[in-house]
Amino acid sequence: MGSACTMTMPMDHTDTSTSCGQSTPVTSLQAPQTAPSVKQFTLTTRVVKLNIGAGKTVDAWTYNGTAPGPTLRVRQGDLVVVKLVNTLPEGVTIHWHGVRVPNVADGVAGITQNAVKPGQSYTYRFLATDPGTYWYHSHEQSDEQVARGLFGMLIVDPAQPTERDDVDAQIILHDWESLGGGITINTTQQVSRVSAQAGEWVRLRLLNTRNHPLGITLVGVPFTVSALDGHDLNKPQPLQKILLPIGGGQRFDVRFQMPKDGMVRLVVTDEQGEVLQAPAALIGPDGASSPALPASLPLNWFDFSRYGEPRVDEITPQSHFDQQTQMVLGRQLGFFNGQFFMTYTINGQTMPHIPPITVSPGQLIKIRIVDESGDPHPIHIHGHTFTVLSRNGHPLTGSPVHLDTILVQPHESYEVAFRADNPGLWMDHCHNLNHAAHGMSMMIAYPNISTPFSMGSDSGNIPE
Ligand SMILES: [Cu+2]
Repeated sequence: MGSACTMTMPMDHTDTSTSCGQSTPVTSLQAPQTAPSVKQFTLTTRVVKLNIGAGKTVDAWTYNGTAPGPTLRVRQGDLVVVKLVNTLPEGVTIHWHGVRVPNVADGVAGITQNAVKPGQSYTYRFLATDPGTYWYHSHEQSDEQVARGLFGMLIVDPAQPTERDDVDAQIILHDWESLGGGITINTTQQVSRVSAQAGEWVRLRLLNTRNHPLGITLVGVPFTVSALDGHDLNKPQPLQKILLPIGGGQRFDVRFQMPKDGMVRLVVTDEQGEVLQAPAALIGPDGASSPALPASLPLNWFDFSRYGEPRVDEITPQSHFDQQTQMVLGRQLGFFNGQFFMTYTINGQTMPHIPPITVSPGQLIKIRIVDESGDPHPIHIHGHTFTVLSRNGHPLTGSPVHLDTILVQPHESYEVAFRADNPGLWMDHCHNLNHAAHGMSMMIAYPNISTPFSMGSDSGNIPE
């Protein structure tokens, strides 16, 4: 820990601005005012009766009247400017999941801004430095607000495209259970269709917004996992009969070439690999018939730790680490916010009592994440991309893997590392948002950064 004036934890319902005169407020950690290319968007929240198929309608909270919200598509290097206008009855924000934004654009109510109150607006500004598949969602009461529909996809196209994609489609899996619906792909809990012709190259951008992992596979074609959390893998091999485990918040880009005839079927399973009858997606020419759902599906789960081919990478297990720390994930019955709950813990404690990981600019930080809880946890670090060093003690043998969210299964351990190159106050939490709301959330803090915002029901800022 640094000196006494470095930071006060902003989660204890008290005023959190530090009295240290030399601290840097999060509000000063901003993107440049202008850039050669600027892309502007407005996202207006509103309540919409949303038809999700099979005769089901849900009262969704939306950005611009749809859930998923509009897909925002920009090019690497663009300055992205998004005005959020809130017409809902509660405060909201936008968090840019996986994007290395300047701290003030991170969208965490009570840390980087106040929740945007009904009738108010707020403008986010960040440079799109890394190409890939990202997403955005509210980080005010996120467990409730994401479930209600406040999310969408953000795609950053590379400045210089390297692969040919004739078809580029999003497959966003969302769970409307809390509103009485089922799981949807994009806008329907039935069958989504993606139009593609024989021989065309198809990229599917998979995103799971749920509080549970899902399995996904493709029937009728070999496919590659081209990118994880937006970051390309090196020389990915074709896969068949493999289930991709996608944790909440994670993105997988898969690619394949359409077969000469017929269609490709995207099959969704639960976290145990049991096939869900719905939703599903069919990719192929309009009107073609679909391959039958196979009687049994592959039981092999995809393992990124031995996929693709090695390549020189900035951070490796041999790097010199300035700091090594652990996050031991646990679960216990306990009091949380004055009520008796199943709580989800990090190092035996719940938010706001978990000491932050304090990092200094330039440091290389290694974190060992161990799951002793019995549940899977997709752990998400804000503002940084981390390199996965090892799984269960074994260094990766394939492509380097760079993530912002890592799915840690019961009894698994991973070592991850990141360069502390983005000063601010950043969350580090489980993206099963109900787990984050019940304790599994902590901070990564740079020294001498202060926030004028505070959390708790008095302030109206409740990020989880
Ligand atoms: Cu969790």
